[in-house]
Amino acid sequence: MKLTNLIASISLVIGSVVMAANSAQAASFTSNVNQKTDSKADILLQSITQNGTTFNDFTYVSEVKALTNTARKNTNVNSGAASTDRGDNATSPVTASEDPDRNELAKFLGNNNLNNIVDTEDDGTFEMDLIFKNAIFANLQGTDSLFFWERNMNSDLLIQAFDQTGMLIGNSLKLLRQSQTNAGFQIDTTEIGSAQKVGNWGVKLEELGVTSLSGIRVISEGAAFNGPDFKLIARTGVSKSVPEPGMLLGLGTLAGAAFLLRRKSEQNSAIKAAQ
Ligand SMILES: [Ca+2]
Ligand SMILES: [Ca+2]
Ligand SMILES: [Ca+2]
Ligand SMILES: [Ca+2]
Repeated sequence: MKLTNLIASISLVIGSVVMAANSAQAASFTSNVNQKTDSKADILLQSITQNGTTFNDFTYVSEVKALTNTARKNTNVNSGAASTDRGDNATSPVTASEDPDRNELAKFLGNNNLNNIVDTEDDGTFEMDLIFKNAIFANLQGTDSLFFWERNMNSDLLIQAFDQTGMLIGNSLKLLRQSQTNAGFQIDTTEIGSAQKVGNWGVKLEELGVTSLSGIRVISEGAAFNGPDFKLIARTGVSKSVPEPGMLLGLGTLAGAAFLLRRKSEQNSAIKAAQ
């Protein structure tokens, strides 16, 4: 048995899996929701379709930590920064607030209602650490892991992953308004007078330079960001239909063994033919 052949076969199998993952473009995704016709009502995310894969292994924001948020002045309705907002006739877990605390923000982000959002005033700044209920892992289907929606497709958002200790990891990533794709529905919330189109960003863990994360820090740096009005839902990435990394190595070893067996039988045939 030649070890080099075995290693080459394993590398080939692993290589093609890695290539398949990398070749999946930062494609847009389809939000499969209960309804798209009433921009003021609940718009409930049921699943997402991306790269021909439909999934609903979602996890939600369960806690907001390390919140800094420009204070609101009672004299100016457009002062402050992050607030909680909902569709004019949509339900919400708690009453929407122009000056929400961490718990209220977590409640508005922590469900599948895309008409429960964080609305940000144009000039204000915020920074908050959003902890997910479950840890997020990359998935081998090559789909994105983080899904953002942004009302009116006109704002930016800066994000970075953190681990279970709350330590920032990987690299920060600025999500730009011009890289949003149209989500295909509109929302009309209590803070605006008519329906606005919703855009979305999908983000892979590799874009953040990590292979897993426990939460995401989101930042709006003020006027240049134009007050992001957003919702964030994550995919856990743990799926029974997807082989574990350990199993992949097993498959690679199997492929390598099959390759060696085939070679050996070819050699035997050649020896027989020569006899
Ligand atoms: Ca507001
Ligand atoms: Ca916006
Ligand atoms: Ca409205
Ligand atoms: Ca805004």
